[in-house]
Amino acid sequence: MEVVDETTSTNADLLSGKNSQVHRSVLMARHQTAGRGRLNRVWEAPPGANLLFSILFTDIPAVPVELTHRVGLAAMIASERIAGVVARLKWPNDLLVGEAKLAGILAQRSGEAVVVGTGINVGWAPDGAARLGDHVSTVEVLAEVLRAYDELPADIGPMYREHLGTLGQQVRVETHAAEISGIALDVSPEGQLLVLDACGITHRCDVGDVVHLRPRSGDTSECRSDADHPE
Ligand code: BT5
Repeated sequence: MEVVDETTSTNADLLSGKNSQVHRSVLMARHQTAGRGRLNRVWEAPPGANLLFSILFTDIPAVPVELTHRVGLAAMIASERIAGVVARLKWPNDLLVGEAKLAGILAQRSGEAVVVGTGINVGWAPDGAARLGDHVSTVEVLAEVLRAYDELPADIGPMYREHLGTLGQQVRVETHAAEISGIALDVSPEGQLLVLDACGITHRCDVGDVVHLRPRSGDTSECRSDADHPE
């Protein structure tokens, strides 16, 4: 495990191979000058305020997204243990308190390695987002994330579903190709979100941004059949 004061992005560093490439190498930065979200979005955090770290995995499970789910669950457990903040997961891999984002996870692959980067808001959060609190140590949160990771069961499927707040909700999934509205029914063993639309078609979503919608009586959403993987 390495802690640096400043870097561009802990994900970029571990992917570049300039740091340790040993399975489960951890890199934490007190500040990122080019922190990234998914789709090249920006991950914001003022110097020293939040927990920013990435883990490199070289032993990749058959379904690589399991690594992301494990890190998300470990971050959720650590947030409650260290700061008493109860969060839940939002598909594919955010941590929410209510509907406010507490943490985001970005998984990237390079050859034989998968890098899972996590940003947890500790001392600072942008407007509308959640944080753990002022007197919480980022290093202690990281230590607890790693401990919680080790304590996860071999089969995390049931635990992931139990804490996935997206399930059972009326959602809109936005992908580059389509927008799917419906009820989030389940997550497939491969990590796809199964969404039942108003026409009774179940869509399998590999990627996308989810908007949690309030269930409405007499929902008038149109039937959509332009999703990537209708079943
Ligand atoms: C994510 O992307 O949520 C993944 C964030 C991963 C960040 C970690 S930090 C360590 C490692 N190194 C990196 O460079 N990245 C990883 P996404 O779902 O695309 O969400 C990004 C969006 O969240 C942005 O477009 C903003 O709207 C919002 N956002 C940015 N900073 C935030 C923050 N600190 N808290 C809550 N929301 C934020």
